[in-house]
Amino acid sequence: MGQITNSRLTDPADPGAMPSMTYDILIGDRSYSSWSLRGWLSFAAFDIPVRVQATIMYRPEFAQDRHVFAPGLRTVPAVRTPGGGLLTDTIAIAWHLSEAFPDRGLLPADSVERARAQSMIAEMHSGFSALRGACPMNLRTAWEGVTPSEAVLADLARIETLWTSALDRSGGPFLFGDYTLADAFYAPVAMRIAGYGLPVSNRARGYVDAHLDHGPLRLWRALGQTDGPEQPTYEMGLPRRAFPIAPPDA
Ligand SMILES: N[C@@H](CCC(=O)N[C@@H](CS)C(=O)NCC(=O)O)C(=O)O
Repeated sequence: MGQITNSRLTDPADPGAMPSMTYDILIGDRSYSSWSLRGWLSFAAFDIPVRVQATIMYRPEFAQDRHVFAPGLRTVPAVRTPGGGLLTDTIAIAWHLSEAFPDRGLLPADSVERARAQSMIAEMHSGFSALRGACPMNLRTAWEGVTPSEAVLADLARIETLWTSALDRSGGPFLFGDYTLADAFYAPVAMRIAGYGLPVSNRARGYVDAHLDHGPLRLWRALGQTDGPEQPTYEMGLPRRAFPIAPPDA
């Protein structure tokens, strides 16, 4: 587990500020910011220490917090590296960490499998817009009565194909056997399937359950419950149910 703190934001221009000897990540609401979850898992799932600074989206201070973390920063997550670099996108965070920590298993060791994992990560990063738009990640509640559109079903079918082919080759429980960055990138998809009750095969459902049982994800979700009140923009207007937890044998 990565070192997790909730230090207050400090102004990097403050002459009294100490230079950071570790990574710093700025995240948005843990319950809602799927990109923040991916960025954070890229550290926490591989025991890479990171200092966490949390902001809340859709509030006036969101812009200020981003500016204090890194002037001109547009989105979260973002990472300041110990060497003074700035990573402003989850793909950049993933590639940086896989190069900086080659022995932590962030990507499969086998070059063919590594290429598959990199492709799956890139496809997640640039695709599945129907699913992402219709079913925003929400770890506070689950919903009843969601009717997925054709476009969402098409995204789910592609995700099934990718997951099943990786799981068939590796034997699971994660896409490439042990947890890799590919799993970090698909964790928010697994949370959408769980939270919106989206139709998937038993094989895919088993993979979703592996995420629900993943220690770092469970910690992230628990911390998110105390991030503040629910964000009204994520209200679906549907009956609610409790967010699912992993079954005992997951
Ligand atoms: N491509 C970016 C996407 C980051 C992103 O869109 N983050 C959202 C929060 S989940 C955000 O900061 N939205 C604020 C905005 O767009 O103003 C990445 O991979 O990091």
